[in-house]
Amino acid sequence: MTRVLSGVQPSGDMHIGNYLGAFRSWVASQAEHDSFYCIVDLHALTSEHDRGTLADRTLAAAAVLLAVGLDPAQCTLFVQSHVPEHTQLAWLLECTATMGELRRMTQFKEKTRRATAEDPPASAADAAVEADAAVDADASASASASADAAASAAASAAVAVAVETDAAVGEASAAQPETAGSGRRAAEADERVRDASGAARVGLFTYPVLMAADILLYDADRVPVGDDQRQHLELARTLASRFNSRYGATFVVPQAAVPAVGARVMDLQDPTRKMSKSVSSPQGTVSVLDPPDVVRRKVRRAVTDTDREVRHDPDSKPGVSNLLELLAAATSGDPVELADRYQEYGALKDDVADALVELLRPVRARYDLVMADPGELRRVLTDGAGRARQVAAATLARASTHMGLLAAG
Ligand code: AQP
Repeated sequence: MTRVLSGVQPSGDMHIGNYLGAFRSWVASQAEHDSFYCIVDLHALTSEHDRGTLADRTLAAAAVLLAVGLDPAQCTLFVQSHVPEHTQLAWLLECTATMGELRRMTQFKEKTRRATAEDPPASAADAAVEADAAVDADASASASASADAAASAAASAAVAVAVETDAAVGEASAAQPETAGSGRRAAEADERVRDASGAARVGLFTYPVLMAADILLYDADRVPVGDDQRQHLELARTLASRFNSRYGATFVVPQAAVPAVGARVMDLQDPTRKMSKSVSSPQGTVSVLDPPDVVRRKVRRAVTDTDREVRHDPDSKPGVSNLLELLAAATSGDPVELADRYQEYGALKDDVADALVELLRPVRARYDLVMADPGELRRVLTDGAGRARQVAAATLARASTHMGLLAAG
């Protein structure tokens, strides 16, 4: 039976992007697949959090998941920190991943940039991109000199490039005349990224490795996520392949499952940026628990485009395209075809608001019922953690043995 795993951070109010990009397919998966879903509370520690509310947010996140339709009789729902194997496997995988791979992670760069007060945002981002470009150039120039290259090539080309990268940085800055310039540029750009990321937590940097551990622990074949998680999923695949190639068959190499529509819901106030729990303004984010009048107000005030044409064109008309995609995702339609039905933005906004209100109505009602019985909610999570640990402990033991660690006892 196909195994499914996915998670959500209790880092803010769950929004319509989380619902359309992820939760909906989690619910659909549970009847046919062996499904594990977790509230990844450890990930929520990677940026500023309120320790007074984190536990409540974790419970509220679990309640939202039950409210959208997860059924503990059909799936395993648990809290990540209740299963210590996640952090234990993360360490083994940290000793498998490279700095170069983690430095490439877009979400790290974006979140670091936001956390950086001193530098103007663009310079930090540019520095990160510049560093990667220079490192990539050096990596290909000195690929044959890397000691790790042979082992990595056996796993996959993508893995090989990543492993070579770190070796190449050192080599380029040492002696090779044809790569010295780009090596120096890489070092300078790296330095600027380091400065810019000085305020970021180490956990933000290593977050994708913990996410890989979350997935690989459960031998997940399929990981239903929104579009923003594709890169992290690719890293999980890379680490699984490399580990298997170095230490013997240990992990299932997972596949991302990204929905065709609704995979990247954009902020209603800034449709060039994805809707987010921790970053978007309240006006730009539709919470799955927003009452109907609030949903309607937010949609009515959504930023559109200067002309009046309703057309699905995410590059030149991001605001209207986002509304069309929301409508398509909520009504199982097609955003391009839906565009033909509208001559002006007002009617489109009314229909989007109606569709979201109807979609979310049962979620709000069920959420209140779940929250009315906190004892039952805790029981579901305790039971879920017990079931999750059985699978996780076996995988961790397998990985530890394959890596050569002495078994306890
Ligand atoms: N805007 C989005 N559109 C579609 N899918 C989305 N997801 C997140 N934002 C959108 C998907 O929701 C799942 C849970 O997300 P997460 O908690 O792992 O965190 P995230 O991806 O970093 O999303 P947020 O809401 O922006 O959280 P913060 O602000 O804390 O970083 C994932 O499958 C994600 O792809």
